[in-house]
Parts: sequence; structure tokens; C-alpha cells
Amino acid sequence: MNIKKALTIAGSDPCAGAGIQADLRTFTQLNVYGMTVLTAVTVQNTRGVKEIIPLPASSVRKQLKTLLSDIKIDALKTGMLLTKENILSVEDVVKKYKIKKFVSDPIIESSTGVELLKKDAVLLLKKRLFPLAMIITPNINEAVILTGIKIKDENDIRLAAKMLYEMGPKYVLIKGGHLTGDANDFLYDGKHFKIFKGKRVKAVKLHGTGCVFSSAITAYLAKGFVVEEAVREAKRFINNAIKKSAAIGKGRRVLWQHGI
Ligand code: PXL
Repeated sequence: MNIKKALTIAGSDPCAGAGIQADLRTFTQLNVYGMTVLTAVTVQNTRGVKEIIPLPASSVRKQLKTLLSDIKIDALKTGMLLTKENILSVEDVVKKYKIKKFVSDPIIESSTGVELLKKDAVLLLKKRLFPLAMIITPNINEAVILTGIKIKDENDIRLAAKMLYEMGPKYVLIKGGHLTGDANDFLYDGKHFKIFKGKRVKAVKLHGTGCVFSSAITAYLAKGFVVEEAVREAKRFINNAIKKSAAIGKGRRVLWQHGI
């Protein structure tokens, strides 16, 4: 059997709502063999991130080199990268192994506001990784930080998407979940916008939606879906997972796609 393989380069979340645990679970649920290169251990529960413990940059580089010199992956996703050094390591392997299906989820802060990408690394992410990405998947907060545009409505989303597209990715997906009103996502390919409509789930605080969404896109790309279809299927997947979210602790709910 031809097993499809996807790699996530990201941080660990002990409560498994986000980070490598969420990515791996999503890959598995979508029948894709998942692999992980760890950048950092976060100390957190469903109430928020308490501490970030980075792995040495040389460890991230060695994990990547050792894994990719052996295994050919079908798709790659990056989540929490934390440092400039890690960005440069990712750039090197994407180029060296000519990885085309590269999903850059530009994780900058946790939902509770803790820094997951150092301030001095934001520019490098834009310059070095966005041009290599098949798709980037910022939420509204990330799009604001990446573009400097204060996003208040859908027009601003379109402006930000155009600006992000100029940074080099083939597709830009801005996720509107953090805006008031409907939770619509905007996919831009440099010419047209495709809007994926979503209904806001009333006032539930969630953890890990971004990670699961971008992992699902990665899994569908690994399976051979074109970007638009991968986003459509991933959106369907995430909507189901949001409906089935679970309160596993005292804080934010986590997504749980059990039974799909
Ligand atoms: O949701 C962003 C995110 C990504 N990766 C890790 C995280 C978080 C948020 O807390 O902890 C490891």
C-alpha cells in the first residue's frame, strides 16, 4: 500500500489540544502517516501556556537532517518555530529536498497571548519561508502582525491577503474565526478570492483550532488534493471537530473528531 506521509515541525502541548499532538492526531484521523520534529516543549494546560522550553537549534536541525535523509515526505507543515535559527533550518530542508507541499502556519502567539515566535524572527519567517510555501494560514491576529493592517472587516482581510500573497506563497488563507460575525475563511491565489463560509459556534473558547485546520490541509495535500479542495475538506473536518469539542479540563475546550 502506498502510505502518504506528512511531517509537522512544531512545539509540544501536553494537553494535546494544539501543537504536535494535535497535528499527529489529525494526520492519523485522515489516514496519513504523521511524523514530528519538535522545536520546543510548552508547559501548559487548557487554561493557558505557563512556560516555553526551547530545544537547542542544533537539535532541531539534526532531527530534520536525520529524518529527511531517510524518509521522503509527501507534505510538510510548520507550526510553532520560535526562533530565527529554526526558520533557517526549515528553509534549508525545504530547498534541499524540494518540498512542494509546504503549509506554513505562522504561529506567533498562543490564544492566551504568549509569544510562540520571537519578535526578531517575524521578518525572517516572511522573507525566507513564505516564498517557499504552497499555502500560508494566518488567523486575523497573525495577519495583522504580519502586514501591519488593522483588520476590522472583510475588505481589510482582502487587503491583507493581497499583501501576504506578494510575500511569495502560492495561496494565502486568512481565517476569519477571530473576527466578529460569521467565521468565514478567505483563500486567495493572486487572482481570485474563494470564501469558505462557516457559522460561528456561540461563545465557546477553543484551543488548537488553527493547528488542526492547517494539519488537515496538510493531510489532504499529502493525499493529492489540490489546494482549494484540500481547504474545503479541511474546513468540513474542522467544523465537525468544533461541534464535537470537549471540555477536558477547566479552561478552553479541545477539538475531538472522534467517530468521523
Ligand atoms: O495554537 C497555537 C499553538 C501552537 N503550538 C503550540 C501551542 C499553541 C498554543 O498554545 O502551545 C505548541
